[in-house]
Amino acid sequence: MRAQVGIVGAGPAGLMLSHLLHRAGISSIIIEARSRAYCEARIRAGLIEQWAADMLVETGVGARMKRESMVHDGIYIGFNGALHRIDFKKLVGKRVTIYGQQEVVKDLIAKRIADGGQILFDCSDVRVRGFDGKAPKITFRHGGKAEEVDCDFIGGCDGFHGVCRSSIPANAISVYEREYPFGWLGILAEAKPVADELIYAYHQRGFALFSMRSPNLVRYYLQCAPDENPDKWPDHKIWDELETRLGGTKVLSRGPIVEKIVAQMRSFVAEPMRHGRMFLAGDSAHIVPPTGAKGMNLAFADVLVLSRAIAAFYRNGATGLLDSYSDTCLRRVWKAQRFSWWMTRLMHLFPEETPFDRRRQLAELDYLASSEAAAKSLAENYVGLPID
Ligand code: RFL
Ligand code: PHB
Repeated sequence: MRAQVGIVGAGPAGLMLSHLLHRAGISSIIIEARSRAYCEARIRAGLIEQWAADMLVETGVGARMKRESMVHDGIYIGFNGALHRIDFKKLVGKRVTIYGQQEVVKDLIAKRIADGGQILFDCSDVRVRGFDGKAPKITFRHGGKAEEVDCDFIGGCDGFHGVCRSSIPANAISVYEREYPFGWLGILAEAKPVADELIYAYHQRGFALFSMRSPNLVRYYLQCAPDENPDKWPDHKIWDELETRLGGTKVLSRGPIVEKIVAQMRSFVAEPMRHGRMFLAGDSAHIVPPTGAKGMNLAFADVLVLSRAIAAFYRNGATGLLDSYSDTCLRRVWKAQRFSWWMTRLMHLFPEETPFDRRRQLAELDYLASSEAAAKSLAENYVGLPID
């Protein structure tokens, strides 16, 4: 098999890269380890920054999102038993879109297939080779046969546990990492939303987040131990804990819990995001704790920059944008890292912290709730910083 770009991974990064390349007249093949059904059912992110929602619409994959998503003008911050609203529209003139990552993935897969794109699901033994030279190659097994894709470039879009980053020699990559001493217990439940916008709640028992997917499907998260066993959380205990942490002022509409997961919290950056003719994008290059809702948005930003760079190369042989790809992405990635780390530190209880730190956190929350300058800084970062 031959394509101009071989892409490993059919998550948001790989699918969007393939879609953007197709629009620029560049061929690609996506090699994915999992089945289509698995990729389309994997529940993760829920929040899309305004520029990314605009990109989905402008490039022809946003029609269902426009119909089914919810657009929010702000968020609530909860502490000391009260909610304080941060009004993005008023502060920075932008909004965010609530639409599940798995819905974006479904829409992108459908569009790639309708446009004649090639996505090979259920591949095993995936390896990337030759990216140091001019003839990179992806080898794998598919349908019981050994296969390979010859290409000019490889898009390493295979997430945090993929093969692309780990195929780069260790002495050619620097890793910056922080693990957090807690996780998130996340649930999806068939119940009515408790508020019209997301609630980020600070509480002495730990952080809680209310989010939603539709008028009848809600998503909640509770700060928990990093190795928490979700089976130790019967449904009634989860609802009681959420009600407590959301400040006791809200009576939650309860309903069947259809999913329970424990998510790890990690900050991670691998630099540079390029090795020869292989370009890392999305979670394969960086992970943020979900408190800032940035992961999928960063994946989209990377592949937008990458698709422009590859398009410039095929237009006139220009390599400038390929050469600056890593630096361009990392400047924005590090700002998103800073924001995600700051939101995480602000909202969570850290075991090593003292009563002094709790007072400091409450003062910072009070500052956010009472100062337009502080609220504006949060708003500017939350809705998404500019791409270039
Ligand atoms: P993905 O989605 O992990 O996709 C990688 C794909 O590569 C495949 N793969 C391989 N394929 C072939 N060969 C191999 N050897 C392979 N190894 C792996 C995988 O099967 C998969 O299909 O990475 P990508 O595309 O970079 O996308 C990143 C996002 O998925 C991630 O950043 C977000 O989900 C993070 N995130 C959030 N991001 C947001 O922008 N807004 C949010 O509100 C938000 N909330 C969240 C989140 C992540 C969470 N969890 C579970 C970690 C909330 C949570 C709880
Ligand atoms: C979600 O809806 O899953 C979600 C929303 C905001 C976050 C994290 C997750 O910060």
